[in-house]
Amino acid sequence: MSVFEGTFLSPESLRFALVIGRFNDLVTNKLLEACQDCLRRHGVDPNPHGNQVDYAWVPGSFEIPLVARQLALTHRYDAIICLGAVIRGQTPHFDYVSAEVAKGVAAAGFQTGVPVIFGVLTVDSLQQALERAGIKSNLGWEYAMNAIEMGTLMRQIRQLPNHSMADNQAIAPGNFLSHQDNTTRLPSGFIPGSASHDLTQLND
Ligand code: INI
Repeated sequence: MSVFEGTFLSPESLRFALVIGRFNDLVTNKLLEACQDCLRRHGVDPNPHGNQVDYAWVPGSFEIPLVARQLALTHRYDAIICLGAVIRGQTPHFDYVSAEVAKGVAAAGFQTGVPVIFGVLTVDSLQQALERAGIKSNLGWEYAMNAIEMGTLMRQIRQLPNHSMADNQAIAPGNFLSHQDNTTRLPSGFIPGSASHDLTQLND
């Protein structure tokens, strides 16, 4: 039997997308900085003009799941990192937004087979948010680590010989596909178990 674990050793061929909420951007920009710093120091080029990381800005955390799912469905990415900050105010808005973004991010990953990292702070005050975005620690760093770990782990799992090629989860990053609703068409000439299943080649 085997033990599967993500690695942090050679992420040069990985691709990521970041989905970032503009709401509370004092906080989300700080998360983003740490996320980029972690990626860079692990050998991933975070330059938006490079070929490893794409960025999508959304109005607020509520909009994150829709965009994360849509990006995941392209199967261009090894992982999607979602960054947001939901801060409890005097209205019930907090409860609606935080519940929807948590459910939506989980669903985006589950439905697409692409790791979608939940980098959305849900806190009681701006002070608490800033403590987690640079004052004490910066969770943006952890979210990038989670993305690298999950991206490399999923590559290993997809390479299992008996892995089902019949669902979205089997599609390698970089192997661009057309989508109709929730269904995924396998690319023409794609033969399960063949050399085209080599994910490192597919991703270049
Ligand atoms: N969006 C956030 O990201 N954080 C919040 O704290 C927040 N609050 O509290 O309102 C918030 N609201 C905006 C929401 O995410 C949507 O952008 C908006 O409702 C439009 O759909």
